[in-house]
Amino acid sequence: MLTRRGVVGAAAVLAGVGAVSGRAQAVSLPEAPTTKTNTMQPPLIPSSGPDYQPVVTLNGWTLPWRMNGDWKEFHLVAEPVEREFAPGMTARLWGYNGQAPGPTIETVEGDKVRIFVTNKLPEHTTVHWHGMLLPNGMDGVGGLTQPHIEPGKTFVYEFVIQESGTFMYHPHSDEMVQMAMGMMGMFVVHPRDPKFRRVDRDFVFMMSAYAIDPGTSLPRVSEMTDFNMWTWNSRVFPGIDSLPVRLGDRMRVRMANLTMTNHPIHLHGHHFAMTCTDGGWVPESAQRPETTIDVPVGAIRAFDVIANNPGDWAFHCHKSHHTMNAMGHNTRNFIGAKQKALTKAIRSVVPDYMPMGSAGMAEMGAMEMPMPDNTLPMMTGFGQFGPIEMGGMFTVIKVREGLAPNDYRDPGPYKNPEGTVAYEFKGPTTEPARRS
Ligand SMILES: [Cu+2]
Repeated sequence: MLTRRGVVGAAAVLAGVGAVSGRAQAVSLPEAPTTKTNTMQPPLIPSSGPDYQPVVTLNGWTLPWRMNGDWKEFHLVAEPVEREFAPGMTARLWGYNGQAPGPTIETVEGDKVRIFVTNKLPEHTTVHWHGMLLPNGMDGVGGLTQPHIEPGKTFVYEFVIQESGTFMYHPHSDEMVQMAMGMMGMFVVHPRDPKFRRVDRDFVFMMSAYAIDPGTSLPRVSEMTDFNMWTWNSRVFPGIDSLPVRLGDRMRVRMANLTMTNHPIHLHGHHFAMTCTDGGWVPESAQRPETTIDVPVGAIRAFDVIANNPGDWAFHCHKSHHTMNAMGHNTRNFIGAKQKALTKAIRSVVPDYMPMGSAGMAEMGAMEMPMPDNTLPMMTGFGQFGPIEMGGMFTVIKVREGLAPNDYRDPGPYKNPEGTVAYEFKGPTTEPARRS
């Protein structure tokens, strides 16, 4: 028999469910902003609600939203897109709202969010909100927690954001193909307390890898290990934005990995601490000094650092093959080999034949060789002192005095103070004395 108390309790629970699902209000689709731009867009400064320092996405952008009552409404559109990896190479991918990866979604702890997902792909999809604590039916696993979203259909996800931190979104529907095609994006939740773990500059990017044969533009989606494009936000050096920081700023970088291998990400000139994962904030007592953070597959790592050392600091994956662009992996080691006689013989039948690598491969960094259409040199990019000989997952953190807050324009090369650059010894050189 229901007691009066029991009846009241049940009614309150029902009212609560109604308020959270809010289905009656989900009647009109919000606008789905779209962009083809591939340079870092200015941060979306919050104009209402709690104050926070918005993130910037390397070569990307944040998805605008609308308020509908107390619901924050977003509209993601899954669709085929074109993405330039760096000047000279464009890939045909799948993404969201005009770009791959999709726009970064930013919310605040406690927000009620409603995310409309429209499918303009040729096959079904879903969106999984990786790392977020939410009702099972909002988890986006096709077949398990919801029907797949068929082409042309729009689904609605509704949940209350329970925790601040760094998360991501990606399909859980033909997942191998859809992630290999570039479908993913960051989901950042700011703390409700504007002072909690606050930083002055907050950068985010996704790591993805592609196997795109030179001269083609579509990823080989069944490739498991032999990728030739290691990307940050589907860009490769020298196409990746630099990270400008004001000297003395507290800076955060949040990095998500949806490739098929781990990436040890290394920063020069500074010591930092890992402060956040996709499982939440790392307590201060558990932080330790690092210069490299390994980002496992299917995970997010964020570090905080005081940018107290002015200069142009390399920031890159420490797997040296991941800071290269398209290359064959069957190249033999010719270091020390005398190729002269062989070259002469080959040139008698192939006049343009060029021997490579008898002294290493550095010569490739400066060379402009004829290349197949739509690919990128293995090592490339120039700095103020010459070829940088990098590609892939490499960029530069530029620590400078006097940058304005929220100014993310590239400040150009660092002017090293006189007497602080490695220099050539011009005195007499002799053979070093060797122990006999
Ligand atoms: Cu790597």
